[in-house]
Amino acid sequence: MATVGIVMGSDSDLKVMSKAAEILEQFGIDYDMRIISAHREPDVFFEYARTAKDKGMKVIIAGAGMAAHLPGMCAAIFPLPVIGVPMHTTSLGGRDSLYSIVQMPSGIPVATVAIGGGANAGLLAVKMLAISDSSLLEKLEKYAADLKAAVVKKDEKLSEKGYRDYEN
Ligand code: RP5
Repeated sequence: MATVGIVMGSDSDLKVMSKAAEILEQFGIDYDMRIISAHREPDVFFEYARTAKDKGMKVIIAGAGMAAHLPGMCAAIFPLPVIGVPMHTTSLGGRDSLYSIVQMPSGIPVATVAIGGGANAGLLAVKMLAISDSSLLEKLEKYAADLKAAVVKKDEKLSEKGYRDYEN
């Protein structure tokens, strides 16, 4: 049984949404990943959103682009947290997706991450689940310590090499 649902409007969203999946895998969290278009197959979408809670999902990560109604409509039906991931778009640079997802009416929140923010969506889901899971919280603390260590290492390298010889 999957704890997190990852759903996206198109396979063109897969590269970004895979980042969320990678994070969940890193933390050992089961997920179910689907491509479901709220606009092109509303019947399939409604069935997904209506049954997600009874299938054991605690959080849904929903990614979409353009007139991105998938996350908001998930939040309208699924009673637990929904994290929205706005996709970059060629016409409007992803602002269309961002505004569609973040500007929810009062009462129906979507926790919206940055444009293309698949990894942070995964991490936010882990943090939500860690509220009631101390082993997950320990893993998150280690994750944060590793991030810090990586920055410290870069700073030491910069001091050692100087900016001219620094290579990423
Ligand atoms: C949205 O429209 C999808 O989430 C995708 O980001 C965007 C474009 O979809 P495709 O035309 O690439 O299928 O529904």
